[in-house]
Formats: sequence, structure tokens, C-alpha cells
Amino acid sequence: MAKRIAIGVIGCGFFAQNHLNAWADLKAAGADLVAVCDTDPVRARAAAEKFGVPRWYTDAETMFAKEQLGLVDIATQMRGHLPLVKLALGHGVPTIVQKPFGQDIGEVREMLAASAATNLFLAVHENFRYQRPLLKVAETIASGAIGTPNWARISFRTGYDIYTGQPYLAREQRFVLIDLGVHVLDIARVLLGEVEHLTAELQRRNPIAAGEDTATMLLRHTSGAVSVVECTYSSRRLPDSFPETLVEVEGDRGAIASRVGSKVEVTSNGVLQAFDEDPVVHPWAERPWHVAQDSVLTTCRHMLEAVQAGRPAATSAADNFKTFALVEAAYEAAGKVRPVSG
Ligand code: NAD
Ligand code: 89V
Repeated sequence: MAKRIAIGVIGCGFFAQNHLNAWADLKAAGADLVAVCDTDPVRARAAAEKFGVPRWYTDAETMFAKEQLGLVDIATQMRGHLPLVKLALGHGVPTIVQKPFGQDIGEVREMLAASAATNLFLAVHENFRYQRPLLKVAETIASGAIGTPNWARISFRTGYDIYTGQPYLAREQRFVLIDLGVHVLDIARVLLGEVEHLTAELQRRNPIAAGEDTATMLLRHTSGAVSVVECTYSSRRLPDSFPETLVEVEGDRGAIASRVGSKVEVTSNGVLQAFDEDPVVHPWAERPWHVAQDSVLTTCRHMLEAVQAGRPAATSAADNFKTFALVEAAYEAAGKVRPVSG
């Protein structure tokens, strides 16, 4: 019998619908959605009614005071992450927070310290590493099939209109690196390990964006491997691979690549094999988001199992701190280059 975990969700906006669907799907696995909270009462009530959640709140403090939560899932925008994480940990509640972990490394350090001081579970809902093609890539590398990885390209290039669903992104002064770079840099760590140094070039190619909408980074990993990590919301390429992250990894005995449409091609010792790693299209999914939505359910399942077992999540606060540090390093490195002397 799975250990029951009473779950509260804070933030019932655009992306939280996927968290709410995932927790509802995980009821048999022990997830009990008992409360939702949004400062917008219309959104809070709508979420409670749609997902059959018994109680809804417009104030997180009141929810923590009235509920006996075993886990809280914070799905607000990043400016709410630090105060809500500190509030949750202060109430002794194990906590998940959406990416980006915080607005800057200082906020991330504060949340990491709060988790250490309370010895409570704190994890970041970083779901790109749980997309099925990327799980296959990571598993294949771990099997040794391509030998020791020594080069990679990790690419998220789209022209998909993300501004309709997430209008605030166009207003962020620090935009693509903290919103999307945090995902692809996490993949770089998963596939090639920690990073020794990096450089970055940033571009603002779409005039509607206040911040950079394109980032191209060059990483040297502590293993000696080199990776090109790139992301843009301003691609005009077709087919548009949104929301897939396309990777190519080369090793000393082969290579592996993920292609548009969740295909994975593995070359091992001179033999090429192709795999279809299609995500599950859940009844509540909506193309093309279905790729991300499947990874949300996989992420939530991993978080639930970690809390039930009393162990840290793979994307724990301490782990995601290392990814977030790469985001800050990229902002710091951008433009710090030696001009070509003619
Ligand atoms: P949103 O603005 O649509 O929803 C956030 C909700 O939080 C709003 O309804 C707002 O009223 C509520 N809120 C804000 N502060 C609150 C507080 N103190 N207490 C209670 N409710 C509060 O935002 P969104 O687009 O859903 O993004 C939410 C987070 O999800 C962001 O951090 C974003 O980066 C992340 N996101 C992740 C993915 C992914 O995992 N692949 C995709 C999209 C967005
Ligand atoms: O994942 C995110 O945070 C979204 C994206 C459009 C990349 O899915 O912004």
C-alpha cells in the first residue's frame, strides 16, 4: 500500500494545470491533492472544481496553517519562489518549486540554506531530463554503448509562440538563459557531467523581447568533454521541434542523437540502431506540449517516490544549484571575449 502524501499546489496558472493533472493521475500511487492556492480566487476555485480538490485558498500562509501537508508544489513565477519556499520550509513542509529555482544565485543560496537548516526535502521541478528521448540518451550513455562521451551539442531551437501562454517572458530583462538555458544546461550536466568553464554569446533577435532570446554557449566539462549548448525562441527553421531538446553526443566508441519526433539513433561499435521514444499522450495533453506534459508526470512521480522513501530528488536543491550556477556563469561570461586583432 503506497504511503499517502497530502499535497498542496500553490499557483494555479498556465503551467500548473499540468502539475494538477499529474498529481491527479498519481492518486493511486499515493498522491492526495487536498488543497490549492492562488492569489487569484477565480483561478484557485477553478482548479479546485476541475480537479475535485476539497479546499482552496488565496493566501499560502492560511493554507499552511489549516492544512497538514506532506508536500507542497510551488508553481508560481520565479519572483514568488523565494518567499514561498521559505514559508513552506518554515511550516515544516517538504517542498517542490518550479524552475527557474530563483531570480538569481543569491535567492537560490537562501533557499538552499533554508532547506539545510530545516533538513527538509527541497527539489526543483526540472522536467526536461525526464523527456523520454533524453531518458533513452542518458540510459544509453550510462550503458557504455558509445564509450566515454567527449563531445556534444544540446539544442533547443524554436519559433513557437511561447508569449501567448507566458506573456511575462517578453518583459524579462534576463530572459532566455534563465527561462530556457536552465533546462538545456541541466541536460548538459546530466549527459556530460559537471562543467569547468564556459563562454556565452547572447542575442536579442526578436524586438518584442526585452531581454536576450537566443543564447549560444561553449562548455568544457571536468571530464575534458566539450559541449555546444544553445537555445532560442527566435528560430524560423521547419520542422519546429518545440518542445523537444535535440542532442548529439559523441564518444570514443560511438554516438547517439535525438531527432525531431522523439527519434533516437545510436551508433555503437559501427552499428547504427534507431528507436522511437514517443512520449505518452495523456488524455489531458495538448500537442505540441504533450512531450513536456508527459515529462511533468514522470517528474512528479519521481518526486512522490522520493518523498515517500525519504530520499532526495535527483533534481534536489543542491543539484539544481549547480545548474543555476551555469546560468549565472553564462550571464557573466557573455561578451567577455578577446577581440580579434586585425
Ligand atoms: P502563471 O503566471 O500563468 O501562473 C502563476 C500563478 O501563480 C498565477 O495564477 C498567480 O496568480 C499565482 N501566484 C503568484 N504568486 C502567488 C502567491 N504568492 N500565492 C499564490 N499564488 C500565486 O505562470 P506560468 O506560466 O504557469 O509559470 C509558472 C512557473 O512554471 C514559472 O516558474 C515558469 O518558468 C514555469 N514553467 C515551467 C515549464 C516547464 O517545466 N517545462 C513550462 C512553462 C512554465
Ligand atoms: O519550460 C519552460 O519553462 C517553458 C517552455 C516554453 C520552454 O516550455 O518556458
